[in-house]
Formats: sequence, C-alpha cells, structure tokens
Amino acid sequence: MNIAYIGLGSNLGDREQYLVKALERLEKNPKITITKMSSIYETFPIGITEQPLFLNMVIEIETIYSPIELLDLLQKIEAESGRKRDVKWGPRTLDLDILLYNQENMKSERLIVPHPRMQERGFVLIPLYEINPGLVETLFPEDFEKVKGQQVFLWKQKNDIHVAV
Ligand code: GSY
Repeated sequence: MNIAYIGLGSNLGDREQYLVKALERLEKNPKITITKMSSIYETFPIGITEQPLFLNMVIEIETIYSPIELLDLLQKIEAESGRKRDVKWGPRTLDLDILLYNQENMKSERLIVPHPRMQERGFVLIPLYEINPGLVETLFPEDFEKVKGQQVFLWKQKNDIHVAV
C-alpha cells in the first residue's frame, strides 16, 4: 500500500463545500482510504495576492493508485468542481496537489514529487504538521520555522468537518 499526502485548496464560491465534496469523492473511491485529515485553515493567497482568501487543508491517504493514476483522478475531481485552468496562480474552486508519495522522488512533465514549492508554503506545512509533525520536523525543519510567520489561521477544527461517506 502506498501513502500519499494531498493538499486541498479553494478560494471561489462555497469554499468549504468544494473541499468537503472532494473529500467525499476520494473517500468513496475503493482504491483510496483517507487515513488522516487536518483542520481547515484560512490563508492569504500566495502568487497573485489580489484574489480571495483560500481555505486549505492536507490529508494523508493510502492508495493502490500509482502517482500518475492518482494525478488523473485528482484532475478529474478538480474538473468536476467546475475548475477552469485559465489563469496560472489565479483563483480556483478546487485545487488538489500531490505533495508526497511514499518517499519517492519523481519528475515528469505532468508531475513533480515531492511538490516543488511545498516547503515554502505555510498553507501546506502548517496543516501537514498538524497531521504528521514528525514528518515535517524530519523533512523540512528550517522551512517550518520560516513559514510559521505566514498568515495561516485555523478556520474549522477537523472534528467539525462533516464528510458524508
Ligand atoms: O497551489 C495551490 C493554489 N494556491 C494557493 C493556495 O491553495 N493557498 C494560498 N494561500 N495561496 C495559493 N496560491 C495558489 S496558486
């Protein structure tokens, strides 16, 4: 069984519903089990800063999908949310990023793992720390100290997130 970490984000429309629907979609897939889920954080946009605030969270999954199969599924779920890939770094209904896949390093045109910018992003490292502090301390000790200063605010505790399965 493979262990992967996925970052979820939304900054358009009913942001929480986009995250919850994506969780439900993943949980219903027989080839995926969500094993850990962070709280939801409200975060200031990185990249294009003149856009709405994001909701972000991170999950750990077990899966028999290969990385590319998992990417295909995540892109399908993004498309189902109505996401359009027109503005790079721009607002989106749903963003699903593979952050880590086992301890693998891979680089192809479609996918780089570990995610190449994850260590600069408080909206990734802070929820990841919540679900696996040892992993963050081992892989990104100095980065984690730096991103703590970014504007990432607890928005909903994980126990209050209701996912229908
Ligand atoms: O790469 C994910 C999309 N994204 C985000 C995001 O999810 N959260 C925040 N805070 N800023 C972002 N900028 C981009 S692009």
